[in-house]
Amino acid sequence: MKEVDRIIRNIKSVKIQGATNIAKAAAKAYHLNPTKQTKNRLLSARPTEPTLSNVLNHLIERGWSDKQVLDHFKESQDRINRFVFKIIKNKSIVFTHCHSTNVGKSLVYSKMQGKKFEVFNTETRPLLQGRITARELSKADIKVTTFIDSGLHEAIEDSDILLLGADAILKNGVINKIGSTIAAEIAHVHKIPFYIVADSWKYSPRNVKIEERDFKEVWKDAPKNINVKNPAFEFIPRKYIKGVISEYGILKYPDFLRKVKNL
Ligand code: RUB
Repeated sequence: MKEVDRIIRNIKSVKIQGATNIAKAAAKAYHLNPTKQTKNRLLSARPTEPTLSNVLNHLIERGWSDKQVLDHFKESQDRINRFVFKIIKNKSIVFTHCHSTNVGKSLVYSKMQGKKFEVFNTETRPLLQGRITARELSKADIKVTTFIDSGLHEAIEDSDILLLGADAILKNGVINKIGSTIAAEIAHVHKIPFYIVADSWKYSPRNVKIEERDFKEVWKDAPKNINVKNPAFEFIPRKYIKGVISEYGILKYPDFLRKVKNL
């Protein structure tokens, strides 16, 4: 099963990245080799990803086909796009961090529908996924200004709205790329509205372990006596989040939770 091995390798190495892309790739891998072993290998490839386990749950427990799963992501994204279009004001500056499919696609849609705005974003060390975002948006003719991560304050104080993706939506807050919590705190200080843009399948009723990645991503030849930390994600308390924009609309945090729990 070379293709399955390749997908799992690419998920582990972050060649396939972002919760949605990981989940879609996992659906493909499981479809190619629907065994317990594939399921377990996929689940351990990126432990901070409830979308991945929700996809496997739909395929295995609920008997969905991989096409149904892909249709879910497409329909959700279409709805998210329309809600994001509504919330962005003309001539505004939108701040985002890392690379989120849910955020990126909704910005491209808003631009295509004639909304006028520009984007500030951050590089997102160590793997620089912010550049993927910058490239995608600029290809769609959106004006993008990229800041180094330490320029977060500079970038956010001049922004009108923050739109970040999510890896996991939990009871008390969201897990997203490292750097997201400081972004949320800066937005809070400057009273800039901060929204999470995410498919509802990111919801997890259970706590999610934060992934600690190889220190070599940060400093390949670090001297042996220096301890290099590389947590890939962090927790954003829900008090900073003005709303969650999902396929169910633009909802306040408790309303989003009520909606997903009832499903
Ligand atoms: C990506 C990241 C994204 C979320 C949302 O981290 O933190 O904000 O995954 O993704 P990494 P999406 O690059 O380490 O996977 O909106 O694409 O589902």
